[in-house]
Amino acid sequence: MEHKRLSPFPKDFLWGSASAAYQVEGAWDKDGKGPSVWDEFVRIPGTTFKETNGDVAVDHYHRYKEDVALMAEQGLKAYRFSIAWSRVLPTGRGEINEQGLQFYDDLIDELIAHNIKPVVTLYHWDIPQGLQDAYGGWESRQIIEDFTTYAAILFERFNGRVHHWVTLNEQNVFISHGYQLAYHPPGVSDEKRMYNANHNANLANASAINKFRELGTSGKIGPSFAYGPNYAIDAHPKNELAALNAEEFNANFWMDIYVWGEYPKAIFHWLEEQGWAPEILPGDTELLKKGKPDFMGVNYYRTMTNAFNPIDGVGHGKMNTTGEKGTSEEKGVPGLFKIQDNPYLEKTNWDWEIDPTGLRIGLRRIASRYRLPILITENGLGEYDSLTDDKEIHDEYRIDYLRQHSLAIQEAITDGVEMLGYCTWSFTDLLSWLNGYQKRYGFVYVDREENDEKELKRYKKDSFYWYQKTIKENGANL
Ligand code: BGP
Repeated sequence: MEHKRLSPFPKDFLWGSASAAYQVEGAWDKDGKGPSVWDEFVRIPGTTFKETNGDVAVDHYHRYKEDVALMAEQGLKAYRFSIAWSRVLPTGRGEINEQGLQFYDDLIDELIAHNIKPVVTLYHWDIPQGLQDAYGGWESRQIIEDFTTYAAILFERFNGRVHHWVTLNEQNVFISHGYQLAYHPPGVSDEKRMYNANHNANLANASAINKFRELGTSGKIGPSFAYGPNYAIDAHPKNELAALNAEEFNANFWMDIYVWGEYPKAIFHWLEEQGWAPEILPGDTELLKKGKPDFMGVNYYRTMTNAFNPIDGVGHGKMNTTGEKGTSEEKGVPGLFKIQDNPYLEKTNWDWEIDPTGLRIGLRRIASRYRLPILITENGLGEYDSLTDDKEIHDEYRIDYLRQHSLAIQEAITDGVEMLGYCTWSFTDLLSWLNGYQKRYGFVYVDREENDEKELKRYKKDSFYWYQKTIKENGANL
């Protein structure tokens, strides 16, 4: 729909930016921190781009004051970061490591002192290795209790200072990459195990939300979901059906559970046919239904365009983690859908479609289906950047990307979607899990390379100033 004029962004709209512990902190074994599964996984040759790891990352653990000062200079209203579970509880349960917890306490105080609202993610993929070793992490129901206990420590400690909480970051990604595609720890490729681990994660998510309410914690809580809306390649009914399959399989399968406590019917039935459906025990559905979030957190990067895929059709295909354009392989789920190039969309060097209208479409779908407010917890452009001799970074391509996506949010607001905020990915450059340090997302350039940390100096990119102005004007002149 076309609007004669766009509605303004709400006055208290959270113009923010985001990060995750493993990708920025470094200090992987400092001050009592225990190892997480990522600390171990990155040591296995061939798992990451050029064997990169987060041992030092961008050293945010030691430089958080400098980073927060830059956020304040930019005028950021919110900063989303995650807490490393194994800093707080080195083996995942038992004694609290006070020094680890204190780091986050100090970071939160530093943000508040600069008028920046902390948005705290409880879990961004770094489950303590101790829990993986003890009972297989997400594969055991014991994770429900342990995650809830860990979450409760954070709710109690930061209640009143933190008003936006994110439970699990991209459950759909860490579960599928960890248990089906074997790109992430624990590197398993087994659908039956994957859907079981996923069901446990659903229960843990709901249980943490229930705990949040029981404790009377102030503020709002919700998951962050990696949502790539699905299109059909054309109006052929078989392709339309493929797009419907993809939307139910890749999106509703998670979001329906978060909001309604029920899996979508056709996909659950299909999983039963394959022998992959998770076991639903008495009490599960009740727990899931009770743990309804206050908002849907959305990580949006791209859309997917789908076509019919026969039962003996294409399956998993390799991802482009090198930044050599056009190296992703075709992929799909046999019998459900396969992903096609969308002739209308440009792609990044990592083959991700650039589609601001897709963001508006996604926001509209969520708002209508779930009737929840939406917080964009991630969105941004991963690209090569270059530092000029004058120590400047002219990332007009990123400004263009962020401007178009901000405009799509404003259009969605005008359509009637309730939007809480926009946390771009990312504030500083950081480690991309599988793509090393060369795939940059930040407003702040960090001078390091894959295997050379240099001095980790920070430089403001042109996009830093663009966002500064946009925040100041509350998005009035996009
Ligand atoms: C999301 C993750 C982030 C971040 C981002 C960019 O899936 O939540 O942690 O990494 O994607 O992805 P990538 O680093 O693969 O380019």
